[in-house]
Amino acid sequence: MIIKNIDCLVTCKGSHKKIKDEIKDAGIIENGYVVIKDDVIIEVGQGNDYKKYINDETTIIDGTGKTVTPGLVDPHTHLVYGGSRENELPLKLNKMGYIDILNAGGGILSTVKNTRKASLDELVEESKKRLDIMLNYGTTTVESKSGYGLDLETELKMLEVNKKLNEIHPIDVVSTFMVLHALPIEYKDNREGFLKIAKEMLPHITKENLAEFVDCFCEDGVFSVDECREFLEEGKKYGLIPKVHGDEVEPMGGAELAGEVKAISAEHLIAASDEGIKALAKNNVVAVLLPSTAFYLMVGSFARARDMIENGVAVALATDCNPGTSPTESMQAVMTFAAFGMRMFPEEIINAMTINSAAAINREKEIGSIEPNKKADIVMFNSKNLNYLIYHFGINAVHKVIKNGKIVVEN
Ligand code: IZC
Ligand code: ZN
Repeated sequence: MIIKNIDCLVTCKGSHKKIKDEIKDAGIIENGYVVIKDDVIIEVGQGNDYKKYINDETTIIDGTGKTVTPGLVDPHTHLVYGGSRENELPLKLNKMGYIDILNAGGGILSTVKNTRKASLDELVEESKKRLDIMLNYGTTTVESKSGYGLDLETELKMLEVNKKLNEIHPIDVVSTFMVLHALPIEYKDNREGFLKIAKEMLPHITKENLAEFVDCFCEDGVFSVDECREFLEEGKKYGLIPKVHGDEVEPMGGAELAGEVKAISAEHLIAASDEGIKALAKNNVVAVLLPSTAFYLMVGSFARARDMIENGVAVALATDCNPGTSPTESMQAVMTFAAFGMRMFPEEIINAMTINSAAAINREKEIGSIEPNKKADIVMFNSKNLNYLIYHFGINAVHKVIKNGKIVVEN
């Protein structure tokens, strides 16, 4: 397969996470081409040099008027859940806070109820619909967390759903075990008991190879820095790589904790402190920013992407797709909030949702850029240049999605 005459080929090349000046360079080639053999990219260039590859079996796609990027990598989602939470919308509009809704038994805990009730097949069916939307909006790899079970049976069920989705859907699904997401009602007066059973779940998860990462919600009113540290360190003993939901609402020291435990990523970070930002840079932790969540929380502020980039933090972007604080599958919506909420530039945004988001899930050697030997996961947008893609908002600009060398979306 050859994609030729591409007005704006955004390669994001270099199979490592981009910091400082590197994140400002998206490796753009004008009038570019990409040559794909089977499911791998074999050549990337400019002009007409692709012609030597043409034979009777070649599929040739015209890239005139298009912006072509690596398949988008969404490195933070709560994809698998039962029910929905639109009933919280009027509460939010009446200024009830996210953690207050949770402490009143709503929020995450209401999703826990619905997820425990749902069968594995029902969860597969509902989550598959969300994956279909993601693919149609340009996402080709997604991370998916457990954490709406809070008991062994349902946590295992959620991770089994991830496994099944990975098998049946074109999108690659990467699993994270996140039982420290909320204190379940049955342990309301027994935090220690819950932390103990959470740790005891680890061998059951790793025995079946059901997750690569372990995550926790480190937040005032949810789990403390000490509780999260202990759990993540235990997870490491079982070979799970730590991630931290940190400083989403209050500056709790979540970013500092991510640095301390050598997490692969720290996520949210709306309220991260200066010390937290320095800890991320120093310890090579990817900052996964979720500006659609910041918008939806209505807290009037976003993570300090500019300060992070200036301080040498590798910034990535994700949807946080979940039924409460970011009910969207669209990385294109995230582009809008990253630009207009955090003043990230188009080149930075694309690096942050391809190569840097691949690095947040340990996949930067296989995906996240358009260069030889990378997997042929590619998106074509109806957009004559990269600025135009971010500038024209609120629509689906996807023209085609190529996953593993095959056209899977044609709009
Ligand atoms: O269901 O509210 N922040 N967890 C931490 C979430 C958002 C998901 C939810
Ligand atoms: Zn989350």
